[in-house]
Amino acid sequence: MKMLDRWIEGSARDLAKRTARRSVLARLGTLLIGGAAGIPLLPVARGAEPAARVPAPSEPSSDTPQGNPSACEYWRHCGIDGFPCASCGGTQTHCPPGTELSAATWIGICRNPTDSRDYIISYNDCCGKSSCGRDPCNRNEGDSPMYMPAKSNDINWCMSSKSNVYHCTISAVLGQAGE
Ligand code: ABN
Repeated sequence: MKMLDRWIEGSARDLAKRTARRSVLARLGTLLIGGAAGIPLLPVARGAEPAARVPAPSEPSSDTPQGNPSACEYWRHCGIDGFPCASCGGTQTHCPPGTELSAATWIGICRNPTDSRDYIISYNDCCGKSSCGRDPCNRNEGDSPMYMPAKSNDINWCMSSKSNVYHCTISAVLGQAGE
């Protein structure tokens, strides 16, 4: 009888120990999942527009290709060679979330059809994600061959960034040309 008592007691203790451990783990899991769900997802947008020296000029109607930042005909794209970030989850001035603005850039000069003035456009690349691949645009106004790197748009400016993987290109207005 004693042996049976001991066996039952031992089994009960084992069961109690295992159950307690499981319930602690279960409670911990609930806490972690519940806690994570309670934290709101924050937007990740590391790209910042290069400091503009003038207020943004007026834009053509967004119903026209000249006013549509995803279109190759967009007025700021006169010197672009790449994928417009507006087609890749960003805008004409901001990198898509999860990518980083290149520090080095290629500069072009484009005429704004709304005021017929020329503006200096900075074509910074956004880096850190594989090539966007949407709406490729290669207009090249003012572009020079690659043996003059400072005047060539056919360069991966992500080489100046933490990641040299090119994703897309923004077209930020730096100022009016010839001021
Ligand atoms: N600046 C746009 C670009 C990126 C990679 C290769 C060529 C051109």
